[in-house]
Amino acid sequence: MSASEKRSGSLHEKAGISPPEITNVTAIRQIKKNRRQQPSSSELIEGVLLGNITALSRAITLVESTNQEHVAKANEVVNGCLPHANRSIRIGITGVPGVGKSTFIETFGSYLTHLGKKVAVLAVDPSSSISHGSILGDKTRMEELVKDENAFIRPSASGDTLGGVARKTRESIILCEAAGFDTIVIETVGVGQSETAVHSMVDFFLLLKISGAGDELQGIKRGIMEMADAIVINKADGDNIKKANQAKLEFNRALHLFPPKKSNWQPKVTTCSAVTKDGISEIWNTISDYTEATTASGFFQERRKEQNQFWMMETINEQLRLNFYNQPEIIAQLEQNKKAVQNDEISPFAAAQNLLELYFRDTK
Ligand SMILES: Nc1nc2c(ncn2[C@@H]2O[C@H](COP(=O)(O)OP(=O)(O)OP(=O)(O)O)[C@@H](O)[C@H]2O)c(=O)[nH]1
Ligand SMILES: [Mg+2]
Repeated sequence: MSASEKRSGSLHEKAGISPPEITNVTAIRQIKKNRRQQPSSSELIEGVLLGNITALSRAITLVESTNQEHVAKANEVVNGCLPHANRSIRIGITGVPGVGKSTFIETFGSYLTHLGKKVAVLAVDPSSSISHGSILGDKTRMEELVKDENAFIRPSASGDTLGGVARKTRESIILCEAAGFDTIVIETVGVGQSETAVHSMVDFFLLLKISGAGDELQGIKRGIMEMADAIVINKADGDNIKKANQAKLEFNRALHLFPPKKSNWQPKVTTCSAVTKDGISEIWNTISDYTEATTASGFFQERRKEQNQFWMMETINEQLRLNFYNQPEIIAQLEQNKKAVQNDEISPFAAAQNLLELYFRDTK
């Protein structure tokens, strides 16, 4: 390796170019001197509680980091914020690509900030490690909300597994609440398991739809219908109004066939237009009715407690799983065991048993 290839620090970044020693040393000293000190966890907590957006963003970045030092610090910050969280409504929004989620959140979010609410928008999108977050690309579609000082928009934690992204979002919710945001909107794309994950971290789950070619229920997953506290048919404007109203009837009929929810809440179907803003205030009224009814029955707090337990168990499961698959012995043995199982050389159960024994032998 030539001297120029030995990259010892961030200032030796360009392979093949060796910076003059003197300039370099001076530059390093200067940069180190100017480098802003990372705030301590108590400084971050203090900043978040004061509603300081820079502190909030930094705290979320910490929560999203996989660096072990950061993980410990993030835990301190989240724990410090926890007693000040919880005073909020957490709303999950899902719908297939193109249904109008971003446009809806822009309109709905702005409506809420005009009511005096403080709105934080987060996203769960495990595919965002490739596309760098659906919300980020979307900031153009949320022009008004982005500039709104009572709104905070954070793109999805780019990420590893759905479990990882979901955990980070959960903790970000706590930080946003501690910073004074009373309405938390969690967006997710209507594909895969991310809806279930979002459903288990929100109080109210809203399914966004558009009217189709007549058979509205086709292709809609039963599980999603069951999770929904409201189905909102978007783009009910112009020529679409009639079709949207028909879709509303059809969804209403279908929902009545479902067994009652544990919350005793009868899901509502409404229409709206994120463009003309028609129907937006009704959606907020529905959510307020829901909060009132479930708070009175005790369901609201009970559900949050259950969700807390659920996420504890999820985190344990996730960590155990990662730990297992990251063991060098398991990595070395997994593929050949898969092949052996495929070729009927060993039963799936016996192969799993062998790998687990290997794992427990090494971790004991
Ligand atoms: N006419 C009409 N168009 C709408 C409405 N809401 C959204 N749109 C349009 O529908 C298109 C998709 O809207 P988005 O808000 O990007 O949809 P999305 O669900 O966020 O899409 P993804 O981010 O790809 O999942 C855009 O061209 C919007 O202008 C509405 O209420 N009425
Ligand atoms: Mg979008």
